[in-house]
Amino acid sequence: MNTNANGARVPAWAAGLAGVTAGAVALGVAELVAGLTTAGASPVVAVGGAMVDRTPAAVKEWAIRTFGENDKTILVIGIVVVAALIAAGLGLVARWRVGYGMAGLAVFGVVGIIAAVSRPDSGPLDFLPSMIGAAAGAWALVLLFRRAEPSSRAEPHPRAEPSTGAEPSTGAEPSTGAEPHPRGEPTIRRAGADLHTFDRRKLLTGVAVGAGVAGAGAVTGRLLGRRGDVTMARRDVARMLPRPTIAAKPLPAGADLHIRGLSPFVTPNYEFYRVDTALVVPGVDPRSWTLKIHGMVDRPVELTFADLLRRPLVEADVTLTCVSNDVGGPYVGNARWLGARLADVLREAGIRRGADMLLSVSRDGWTSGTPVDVVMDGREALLAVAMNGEVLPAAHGFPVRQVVPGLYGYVSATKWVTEIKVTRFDEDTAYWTTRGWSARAPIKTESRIDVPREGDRVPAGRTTVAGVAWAQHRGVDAVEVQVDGGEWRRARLAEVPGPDTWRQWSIDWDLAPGGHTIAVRATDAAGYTQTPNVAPPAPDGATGYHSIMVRAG
Ligand SMILES: Nc1nc2c(c(=O)[nH]1)N[C@H]1C(S)=C(S)[C@@H](COP(=O)(O)O)O[C@H]1N2
Ligand SMILES: [Mo]
Repeated sequence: MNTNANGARVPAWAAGLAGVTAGAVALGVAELVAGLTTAGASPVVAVGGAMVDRTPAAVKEWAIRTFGENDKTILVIGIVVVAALIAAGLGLVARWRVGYGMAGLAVFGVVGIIAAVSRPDSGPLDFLPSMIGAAAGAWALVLLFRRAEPSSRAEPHPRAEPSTGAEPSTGAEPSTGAEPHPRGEPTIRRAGADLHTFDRRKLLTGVAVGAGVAGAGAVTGRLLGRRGDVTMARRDVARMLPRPTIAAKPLPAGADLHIRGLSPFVTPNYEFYRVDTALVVPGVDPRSWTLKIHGMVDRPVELTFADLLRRPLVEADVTLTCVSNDVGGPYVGNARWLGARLADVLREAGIRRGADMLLSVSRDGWTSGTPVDVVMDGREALLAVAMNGEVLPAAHGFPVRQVVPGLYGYVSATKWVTEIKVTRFDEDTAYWTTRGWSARAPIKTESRIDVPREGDRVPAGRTTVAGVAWAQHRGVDAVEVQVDGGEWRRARLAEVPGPDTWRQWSIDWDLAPGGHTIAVRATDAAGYTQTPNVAPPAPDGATGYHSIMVRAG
């Protein structure tokens, strides 16, 4: 191995470039290995996932709020940029001794391995991508440095002339037959001159090859990883999905006021908000999917997907809400779900006395704790297989997710659900509750103005103010609107199919020319009027009135 005792012959930029290339080779090869073994264990995904799980809740909150649905892309880009900077640093270190750079790559391999095997959904081969990737990167680093200083590989090299410098003479005579390079041109070395020269062209061709290997590895790995793609599986399920045993009544004609800019009553699947901790959407094959129900039950059950589809399937209109939704925020959506009744399945398993929590587990290890009494009280808590007449989209939990009206998503709406442990709140905790969020989290009564939007200019005179309000499983009874701190006026309410969905509202208001503040508040069917007290989302949901400023005229 080259030990570059004189250091710094390769210019810094070239060393950095070699480092970045070696790092890219490491990640590209790791992606390839990940694709060949199990999708999802690539170092970037594993490290990203570990970061997601270890990020303080407040930072995650901030990320969701700042980057919205792009938060994961930003995280992945961030990891790749940081990895590139570190790799460039390792290249510089390798200028001293290639072994140091290799050691650095090995450390990153170990970090990747730890992140991969500590994933809750890790498989037995998940250490492979990082290990082989790091080895490939180290090898690439050595090769690149050899190319950059071609003569260094010939060391120890016969000296054509006895050295007169500080270096001890080997005393060898030129070109005896025993030499490693009998036909090589003898290296003529002047006293004190450096044997090694920097070969820019050889380095750059090496970098190009390395970049090619990295790119090909990453692309091939990703393509192979598509085995986790559920497009075909969803198509198959679409063909076998039975009709609802208990169909929902058609939506009342007056459920949607069809006001421009107002959220439609039914949120289309492609517009439905998505919140989860999964960097890569878990690809769950319905043919091998099962749901295990165990813990404090008389008869543990394991349902296959076919078992689930044989059960009576119920349709229900339910609005989901995320606890992280700020007042006026976008993390709320309404859909018509189709699924088996969770309460019936649990009744068959036989819930033991004393159990008060359902700890549901996702394929990717995420967990949620749902109160037993809520699920058993007669509301349409579902193991859902379809959303708005379509097979559950992969990002929304294919093949099966929970939907429980009235509870924030983190305590109820487990996507890619594979297991339900019947247990007790004082014995088990779920993903977000270990991070400071409340164990029990009923959805708070809230309302939002959709039109006009914050900062809009509207014509002076009559303008339509409209939005949505929700208080799932209690139902919205009244919505009031206030302009510039004046009297509250009742808005007109749209019809609703039941208490589990949001409710559209609208009111026409004469606005004098100038700036105005418009606020809204809802009252639920339990008689509770939304509090004006402003609270952040943590630990159990934001409160306060949504208000906007507009200019009329
Ligand atoms: N497996 C899994 N399920 C999950 C989550 C998650 O991170 N992982 N997030 C929950 C949260 S916080 C919410 S608000 C809802 C959002 O469901 P949606 O993405 O289908 O809108 O899913 C819930 N189910
Ligand atoms: Mo959420």
